[in-house]
Amino acid sequence: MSPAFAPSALARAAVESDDAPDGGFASDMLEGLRARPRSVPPKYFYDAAGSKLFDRICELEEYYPTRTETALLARHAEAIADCIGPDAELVEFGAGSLRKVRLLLAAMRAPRRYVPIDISAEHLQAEAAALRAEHPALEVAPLAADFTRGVRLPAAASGEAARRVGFFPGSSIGNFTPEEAARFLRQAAQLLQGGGLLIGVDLVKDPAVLHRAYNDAQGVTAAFNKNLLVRANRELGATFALDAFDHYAFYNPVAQRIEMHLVSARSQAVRVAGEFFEFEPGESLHTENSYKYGVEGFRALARGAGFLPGPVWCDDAGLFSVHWLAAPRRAGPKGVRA
Ligand code: AVJ
Repeated sequence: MSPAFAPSALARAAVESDDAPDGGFASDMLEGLRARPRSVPPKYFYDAAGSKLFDRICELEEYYPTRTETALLARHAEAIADCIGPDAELVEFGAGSLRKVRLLLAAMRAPRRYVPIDISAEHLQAEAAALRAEHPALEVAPLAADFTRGVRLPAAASGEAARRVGFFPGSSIGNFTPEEAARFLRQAAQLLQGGGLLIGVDLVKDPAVLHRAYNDAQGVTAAFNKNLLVRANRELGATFALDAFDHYAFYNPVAQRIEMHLVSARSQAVRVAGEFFEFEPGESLHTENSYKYGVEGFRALARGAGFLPGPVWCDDAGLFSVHWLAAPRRAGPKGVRA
């Protein structure tokens, strides 16, 4: 096992509960509800139902990131495979349904091993089994883990370490604040030294386009947001009335982020894990940030974290970017914490 990421700032508060059977959901939820303003980390969206709802979001006409990034990966697969190089080990952060990686695997030369990391264990095992059936020669080593808390990679079956390349698509980096993103990138640059990181980043754009993407007509994003309450009711014995909270998502142009909230429609009391919480009418529970970046702004962030930014691929409409970030070798033993 090689040590990799130290816990990010996002997850620091939850570290004590790292080994809790619920992955820290109860303690993070209680802590978030006691705080003002109230907030809960977005990683708790992704139980089995939430992962399915997210897959449905990715199919929505309004939600441009998935199809735009997928088209970029398909169109530039050869150039991307050249950056990745032969005999690489691919580590994916928040692998979800393993759809995008198939485009990379098809173009990569002799991929050694694929390590998909995802917080949704059940979903991950099923998807890994399906991928194995398609790529019998590839070692698929899924890791059911919360990568925001640090990652320990299993030793390679072959013994010797391969050139390691990270894959972080979907603009999931947008869930971190820029400070947390810098910390994540610093730790990734350490883990991936000698290789690199292929990362998808949603671009700053017309707020109307962003607004549509997080307020779809079918209400799938609203259901995804409210799934947090459904999960709390089931797993924490909470008493959230689903029709008494409204999905509210807007673009904050000053912070360059989408904010997603659940807003109390009335005065109400909710019980969560035996504790009572009062909500005033209009009071919000902040459930997600989704930061957007300009191309140069993101390259500067990556450079500051120790990467050498390489090629960037963008669609013609300027909706989405895919960056290759080379991770230079550092002095000292590989994998030592920064
Ligand atoms: C998976 C974090 C990239 O921020 O767009 C989609 C999650 N939230 N619709 C995003 C999400 C609402 C998504 N990320």
